Amino acid sequence: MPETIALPPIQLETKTKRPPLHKVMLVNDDVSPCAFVVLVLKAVFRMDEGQASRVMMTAHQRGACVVAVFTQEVAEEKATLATDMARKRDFPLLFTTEPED
Ligand code: NFA
Repeated sequence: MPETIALPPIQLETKTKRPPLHKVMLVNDDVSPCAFVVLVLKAVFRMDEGQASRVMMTAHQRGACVVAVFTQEVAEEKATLATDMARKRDFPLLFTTEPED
């Protein structure tokens, strides 16, 4: 009867790397109406009224707020989409992206 020999586990160099994440930031301004900011957060970032209101108020009080983190491509798409919604209404509302620390 051949013996079964247990081999030590080998860690192959095939670990899946997670892509670096980028933050979408909401920047405060003095013009964009609070209700419009909440509407954009709900539409683009799929937030409910409570989440959107808290993010809007945080940016209003502190100057900016992290909205969410995504891959760079998705973060840039969503920031552009949200900013474009505001431009169509002539509001200066701005969403930016930056690499997560
Ligand atoms: N500061 C804006 C106002 O008082 C509201 C606002 C919040 C704008 C967050 C942009 C970002 N109407």
